[in-house]
Amino acid sequence: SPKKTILKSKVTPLPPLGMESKHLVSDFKRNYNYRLGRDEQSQSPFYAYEALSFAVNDRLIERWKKTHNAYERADCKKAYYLSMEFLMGRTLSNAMLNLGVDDVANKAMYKVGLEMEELLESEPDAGLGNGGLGRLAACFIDSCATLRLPVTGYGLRYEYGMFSQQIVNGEQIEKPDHWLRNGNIWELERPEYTQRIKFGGRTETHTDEQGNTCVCWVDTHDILAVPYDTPIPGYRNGTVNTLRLWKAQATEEFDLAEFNAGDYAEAVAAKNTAENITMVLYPNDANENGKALRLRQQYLLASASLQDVIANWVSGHGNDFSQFAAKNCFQLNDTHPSISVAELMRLLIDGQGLSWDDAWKITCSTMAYTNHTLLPEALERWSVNLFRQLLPRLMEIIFEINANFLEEVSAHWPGDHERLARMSLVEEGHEQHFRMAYLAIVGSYSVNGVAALHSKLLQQGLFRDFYELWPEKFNNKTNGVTPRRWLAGCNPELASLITDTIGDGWITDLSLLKKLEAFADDQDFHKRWQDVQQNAKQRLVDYKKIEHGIELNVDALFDVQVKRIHEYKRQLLNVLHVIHLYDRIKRGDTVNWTDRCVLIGGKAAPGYFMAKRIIKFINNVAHVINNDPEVGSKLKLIFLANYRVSAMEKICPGADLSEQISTAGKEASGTGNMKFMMNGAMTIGTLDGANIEMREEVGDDNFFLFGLTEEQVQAQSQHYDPVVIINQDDDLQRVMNLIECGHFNQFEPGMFDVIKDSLKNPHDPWMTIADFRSFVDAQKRVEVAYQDKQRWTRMSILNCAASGKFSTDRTISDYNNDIWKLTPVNVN
Ligand code: B1N
Repeated sequence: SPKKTILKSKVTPLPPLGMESKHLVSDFKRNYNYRLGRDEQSQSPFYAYEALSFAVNDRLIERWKKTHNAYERADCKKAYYLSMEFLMGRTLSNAMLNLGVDDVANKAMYKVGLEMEELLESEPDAGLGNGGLGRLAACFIDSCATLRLPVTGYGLRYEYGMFSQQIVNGEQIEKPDHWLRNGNIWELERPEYTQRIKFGGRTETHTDEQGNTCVCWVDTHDILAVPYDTPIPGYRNGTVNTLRLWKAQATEEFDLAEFNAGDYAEAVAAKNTAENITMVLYPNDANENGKALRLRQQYLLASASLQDVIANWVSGHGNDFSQFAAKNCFQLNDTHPSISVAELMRLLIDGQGLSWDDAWKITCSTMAYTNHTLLPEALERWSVNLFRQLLPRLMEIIFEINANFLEEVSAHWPGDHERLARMSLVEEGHEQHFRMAYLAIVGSYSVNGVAALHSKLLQQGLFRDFYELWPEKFNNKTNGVTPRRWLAGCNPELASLITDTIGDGWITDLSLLKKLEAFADDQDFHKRWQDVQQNAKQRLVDYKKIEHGIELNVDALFDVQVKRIHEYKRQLLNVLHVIHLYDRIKRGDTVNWTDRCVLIGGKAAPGYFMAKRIIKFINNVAHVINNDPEVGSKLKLIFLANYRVSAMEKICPGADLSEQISTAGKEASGTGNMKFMMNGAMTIGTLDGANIEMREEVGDDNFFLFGLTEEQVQAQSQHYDPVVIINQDDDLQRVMNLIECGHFNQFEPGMFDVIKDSLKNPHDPWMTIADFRSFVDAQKRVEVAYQDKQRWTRMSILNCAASGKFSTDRTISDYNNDIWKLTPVNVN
């Protein structure tokens, strides 16, 4: 037989890092000319992007294999981050930064006469997520690699990511995001790790000779899950972890059986149905969703990922699962992958022959669940009937988990039937539903919220009964963002000022930003800080000019709110303030005026009527204000179309003021708030989510607080009367009059009735009107501070200096110390 070693020995290793400048140019050229087969005639920034990416990817792959081998050798415990979303954004510039070849590559591209900026801009965003939850997963895996932790991300390889948003006549139009159209150089297909996923069919119970019963799930319609791996580099530490995304594929039998039956067209259609499972990301952020296709997606993720881990385990340990829980743990990113609890039971019992009790012990010592929202409309409940059709074996297992669990509840609270009904995994009613959050809690050893307030509210409210039963399971893990992408990468000028001042240790230990406090009153430092901020604003102005043809005034206060459009996030409160400023200008009330440019951006879920109407409202108000010569540069309102990760990288360095104005108690954490703070923006915000902890870190003097507290929201919602509040506030009355008299919809009668009605509704859960006065007052304090350049600069420095806690390196260390307990592995 041929010598297998030849393959290995023929490969010349790449030169070590730091010596690659020359090679990078030659690798780039080789890729351009041979791998891509291009020449001067076919020049385009995209091909240059691809050629450079191949060169960078080769360097990643080398370290990727080393990392894999180091993990094998260490035989270490591993964690798996299961998530339906990984909102990665662009890869190339982050990979170069983390590898430490960014400077070298810049020089290399300069040498061959290419504009790096243009080349980077030609990379499409990997938009496989909706918003905060998906971007958090992306920041987490960056931090895991940087902290040398053996963590694999598992998700789905959607053919279509988050839709691209166009604004036509003020309204959102969704365009499909076929992000893979021009290929994806970063992914590596791994057909050898394909998994088989069952759907449909029925279960049969058999008894063997020993009298043991076993269940078979038969007559299923199987599909295949094929993994695609993307390398995830740590920051200059030689570690490269894996993001493994599954793609659905029809089985071969599928082809044979159906095609031979004669109905070719039907057969192709059926094949398509199978492959549709991973076709598109559901574009709903914290909104209800009961579609069968979504459940198929969730099960495909859970089953393929767990089978993958088990297959790997069996290849090393045979059918001995005694150490499985000591060596593996699964972090569930919300309830979306919570079917994993039942699927792990199935795989261990039906697949590996374990007893129920042994399988249950393993399951509840390997699963950990993170909750990301308290909003009732986002809590997942699946119809039991849908389960019966699609996943009959999993339905049985959940019923059995529930029976055992309810026994435990009865033993703990004998005779408390109400509690039993409240806590049951099965919600009774016209139709039965599984409560997926409860399944996740019962099957996990850890349950966490994503900011201190959020975790407290989970324990006192939504999950109170469970907290009373198992207080030790509950904990908080305040979110963060990765300082690589969100400071070093997106704001290189600020990053180098910081590094010049305090050294570069902050990139992997963000708490070191504290050292900037010593420069908060240093005049030279102020000057440099102001220059950097001004340049960032100018870049944002230029970018907007190119993308939207809008000319902004750099000296105006840049007041920014970018996030998904949702009623609880209260973009409407922001617009009410803008209309109030407009009204003041029209009344001539402009002494000591601060020019302001309000930027609002975000996508609405396509089926969320109110969110879409809010977008229309913002655009109409913008049209009136921006075209009024009397207003001029005093006030501008801009809707930023198609907000996404790569847009935020340009927006957050250039913001002066960050709007974090959700109704207290509704935003679980927020993470955009942290990106702005890290880049030196001031926050105007409510006591909600992680805002509370940001304010704690930076101090009350450096944070513009307003609005009701969560307790006050609770208390006042009983007797909330927005109409009375409006009648008592002249400014607010004028604002409402402008809306009601059709000032912003002169040719579209009735267009904003629903908005006016929701604001005036005594049952408005977001209580926008209640916070108007307090918000306007806080905005006045912002203007006073902004006019004092010295004071503003000081506050900006202090905000950046206090943002250290909000690195995902800290978050992930907390997950690891309290939940995963992995040992870092040195690759070099
Ligand atoms: O998760 C983020 C938090 O910072 C935000 O406050 C929170 O709103 C966000 C269903 C969600 N919660 N729930 C979702 C996303 C998609 C979906 O289909 C719910 N997203 C959040 C990170 O912790």
